[in-house]
Amino acid sequence: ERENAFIEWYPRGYGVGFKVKERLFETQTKYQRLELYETEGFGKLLVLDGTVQLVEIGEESYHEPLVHPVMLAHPNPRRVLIIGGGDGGTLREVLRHKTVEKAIMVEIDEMVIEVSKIYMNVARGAFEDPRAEVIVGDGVEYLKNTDEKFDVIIVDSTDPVGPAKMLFSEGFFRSAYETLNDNGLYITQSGSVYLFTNELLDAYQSMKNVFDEVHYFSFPVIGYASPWSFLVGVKGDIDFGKVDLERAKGLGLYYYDPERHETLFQMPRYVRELL
Ligand code: AG3
Repeated sequence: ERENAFIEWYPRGYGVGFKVKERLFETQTKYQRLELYETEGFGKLLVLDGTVQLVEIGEESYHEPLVHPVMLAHPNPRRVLIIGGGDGGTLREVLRHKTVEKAIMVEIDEMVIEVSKIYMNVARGAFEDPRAEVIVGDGVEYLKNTDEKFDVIIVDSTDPVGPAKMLFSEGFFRSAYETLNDNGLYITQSGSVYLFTNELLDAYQSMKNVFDEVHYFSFPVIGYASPWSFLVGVKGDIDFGKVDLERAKGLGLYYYDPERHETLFQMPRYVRELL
């Protein structure tokens, strides 16, 4: 039975696993080890450096809370920057907002984009949307050098350990802050609440040093060691506690419930007290 399963091992021997029918693809890219499986009950499974990125059936449980709370809290998000997110799921959700005029995605690993395009249909046309621009490059460098400004910046990266560690540094948060318009929102996934608590606390403290206000929330994500955490940085005057329910209506959301926006902020008591 064990050979027919993929298990992601978290610290302390905590595992999240899927029964798999076959391994469809495996390669070492320039940046990471990429694997793709066909699972028994959740469609295809994309794995980077041994960590689950998504399962086709259920990926919205990650992409919806990553994208829509900030997009609906911002009064008029027109220009959006995505760092990472090579599979296209984040871009897809961003482009569902009619206010968006331009969405730039900066993904370091072209192979993730290519394999996702060939084997999965997570993007569902997002890459072909005229409002979308895909840049293959380093998000850290991009933020340091760009003259463009954005209303919303979304970081859809791998974990705050390893190659993506830089994306959780104070320097990176500072360049993101500079790249936001006067009123802007920043969001990053920030790891498993129970198993990456220290990484979450570190990122929260660094963001506090940079943004005008910082919020945390959690969501149960299919395929990850849930609850999963997210950190939101506010620049200027935006109330992240309130979302535009009118705009939310047209989105047909499945997991994130804007009418119960306040339930996002649930956090185990001991973690809240550490934050
Ligand atoms: N981005 C990866 C989130 C982190 C998952 N971590 C883990 N399983 N240890 C998701 C990519 C989907 N667009």
